[in-house]
Amino acid sequence: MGTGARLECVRIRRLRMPLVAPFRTSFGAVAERDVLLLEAVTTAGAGWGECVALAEPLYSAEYVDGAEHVVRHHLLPRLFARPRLTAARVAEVLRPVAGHPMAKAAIEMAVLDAELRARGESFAEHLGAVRDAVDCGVSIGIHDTVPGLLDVVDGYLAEGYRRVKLKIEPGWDLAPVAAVRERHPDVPLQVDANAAYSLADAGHLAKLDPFDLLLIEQPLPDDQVRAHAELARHLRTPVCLDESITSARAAADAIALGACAVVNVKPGRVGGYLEARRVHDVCQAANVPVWCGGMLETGLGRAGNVALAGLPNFVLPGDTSASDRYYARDLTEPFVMEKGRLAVPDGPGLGVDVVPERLRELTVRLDEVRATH
Ligand code: OSB
Ligand code: MG
Repeated sequence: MGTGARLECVRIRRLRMPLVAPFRTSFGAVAERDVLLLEAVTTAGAGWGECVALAEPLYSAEYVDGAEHVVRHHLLPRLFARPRLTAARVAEVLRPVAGHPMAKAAIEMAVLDAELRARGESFAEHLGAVRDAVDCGVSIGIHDTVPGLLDVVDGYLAEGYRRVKLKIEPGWDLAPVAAVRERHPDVPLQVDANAAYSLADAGHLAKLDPFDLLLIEQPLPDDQVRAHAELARHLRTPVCLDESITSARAAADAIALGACAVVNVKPGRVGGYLEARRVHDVCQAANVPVWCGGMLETGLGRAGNVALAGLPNFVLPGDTSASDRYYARDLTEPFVMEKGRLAVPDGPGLGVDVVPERLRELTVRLDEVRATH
């Protein structure tokens, strides 16, 4: 609605969603998602928001219990106070609250979904997507053995994934990358360190150069942007940032410093889909390609991510995998890959709906928070 709607109530749910297999990274292993799901009820209609914060503050400072607390006690009261709220205004209304981008992204997503459903406009249209399907990559966790990893890689390639990303850490880097590259000489391949290295590892990381990787994602800690620029001068492999890119401004700064040649865009990390679009725009203007990251989302977050990945500068396959890579039973009808691609939803709002009985099965807690006007 151009004029906005009043936010009347938000249903806060917690869902327990077991992953098909544990996902191991340098910061720890995730076996099950503890999802914070928001349903925003406005005078114009209702919409869904998914919070991507993990159960523990390991990927970033946010964690799901903290995100729920911030939503309830710090974000919703500010939004309830607005007689005419638009999704475009949510970020500025929430600006006095420092940090908590994933919590903010979840409520903005719910308000945006409500607004777009009411207007009959899809996320893809609203964000500016130019594709009706997107190329899928798959992010593969750390494994105990190289042969075990190779079996998993073979399985995903047989399913049609167009790009493989291997999680790495000290002690699990050169050997798995060499083995996957030897077995699949032409597969588009990249690695993600989740900040597990230091600048002193530059010489070691340069040994990845011969494997013709698309990129190395976030080798160093989040706040070491200048060190990433220094590292990039030692590597042929392009450096991509994930954790360090917390806003469009941060993206512009990192690019100006020469800290990244590629950017991973995650709506939760930057405070929402609208800021994610601005990250895309800043990178596009600087000729820096982007791709859509993932946080093991349910079908709701996946729908938004696939729409975002339809924007023109999303030129690399994303961590937008099919539902069955994550969940035996998703919250929505599953996203199914066809020839290594997922279709961009074109219905109103997110363009997907929760399956009511799934929602019931997966919900472990439900609270309704109402505006008190
Ligand atoms: O660093 O990209 C990451 C999952 C959870 C937290 C951080 C990351 C990831 C992934 C998986 O790599 C992406 C996905 O398939 O959703
Ligand atoms: Mg990453």
